[in-house]
Amino acid sequence: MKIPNPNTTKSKINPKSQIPNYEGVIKRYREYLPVTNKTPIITLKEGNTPLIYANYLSKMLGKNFAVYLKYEGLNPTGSFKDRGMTMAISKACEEGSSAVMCASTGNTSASAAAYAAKAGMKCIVLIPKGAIALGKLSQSLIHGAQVLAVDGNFDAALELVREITAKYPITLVNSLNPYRIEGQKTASFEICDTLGSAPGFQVMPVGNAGNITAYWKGYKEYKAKKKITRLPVMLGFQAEGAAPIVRGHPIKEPQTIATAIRIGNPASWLQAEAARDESGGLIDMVSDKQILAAYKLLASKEGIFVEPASAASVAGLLKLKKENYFRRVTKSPSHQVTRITCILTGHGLKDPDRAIKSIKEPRVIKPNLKAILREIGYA
Ligand code: AN7
Repeated sequence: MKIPNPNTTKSKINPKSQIPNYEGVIKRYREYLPVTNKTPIITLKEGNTPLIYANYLSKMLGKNFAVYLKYEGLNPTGSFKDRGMTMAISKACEEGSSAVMCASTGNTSASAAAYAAKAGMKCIVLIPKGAIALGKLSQSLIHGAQVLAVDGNFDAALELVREITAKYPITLVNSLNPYRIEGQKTASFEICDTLGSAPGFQVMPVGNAGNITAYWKGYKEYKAKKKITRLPVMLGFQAEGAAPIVRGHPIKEPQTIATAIRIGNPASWLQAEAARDESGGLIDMVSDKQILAAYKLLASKEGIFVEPASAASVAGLLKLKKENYFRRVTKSPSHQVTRITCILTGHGLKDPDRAIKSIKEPRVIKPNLKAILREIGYA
């Protein structure tokens, strides 16, 4: 396949979006966030992640479509959660809290543990036993959080965390904490600042539904401040075995290989539906098979390694493309390029087991020049 010239108008991004002396999302977007001079800013310089033009996917989508990948896996702890955690931990500090707690499918706990370590706070984490990826578990452990594996799923763990944090002086740092949403909305600001306007469509995974809530809030605020003139259509994707919003009822025993979004009763359910309905978008589902196909495509064709949950966005993009959705729905004149952003929420190294399971293990070979040359087709 011919690689398009990166300097064509289709792939161009706003050069002014490069920021020297970057200090994290709170400093960059301070005027949009509930912070004051008294707020101690706990940051690991999260945010400012690349928006990468996707050659292969753009070509797949066809003429007049440009696909961009927001690589949130490049945040300090490897997922988008850091944007919300810098806010939640900074505000917890400001309020004099000395302990934070969350339930997590892995990334929230990794982020909470890192930011709590930086702030010198105690961090307590409930994870569903045996159901979080190895990289994420290693993070919360090494950052010194107290990690408890609950013999139950994420939804049960979250329920317990809600109860405990309501009764004891421990700050809840799941996305029910409104500061989490405030921090996470900065990703939509970055996209608009980079593209010079909002994308036509945004595709993203949906688990506990905090992130779709945050993005939509961010886009609406940017429009209200006249930084953008129109809003994107929001397209959320759940995993087929964990698709409560699509099916219209909680799922008691959610199942999917995308462990990050193995959630049966999302906390921000109604807000996710509002984002869908207000934007004229949809929340749909993709199978594990579709997720794995997108996961491999991103790695092998775009050079981007994500965790399976993140690939749900691209799996959704490809599903809708197959249904001819984008051509049916796009209102812009046919000579205009419609931009689609896919949110890649977490890094592939979070879940290395899945990568190795998805591909053949390397062949073992004798340390012999001839044998190797034969193997690689040079002899
Ligand atoms: C990589 O870490 O819920 O819809 O406890 O880790 O805002 O929940 C993670 C969620 C997408 C879904 N992609 O975002 C947790 C947790 C990745 C994630 C989601 C998650 P939300």
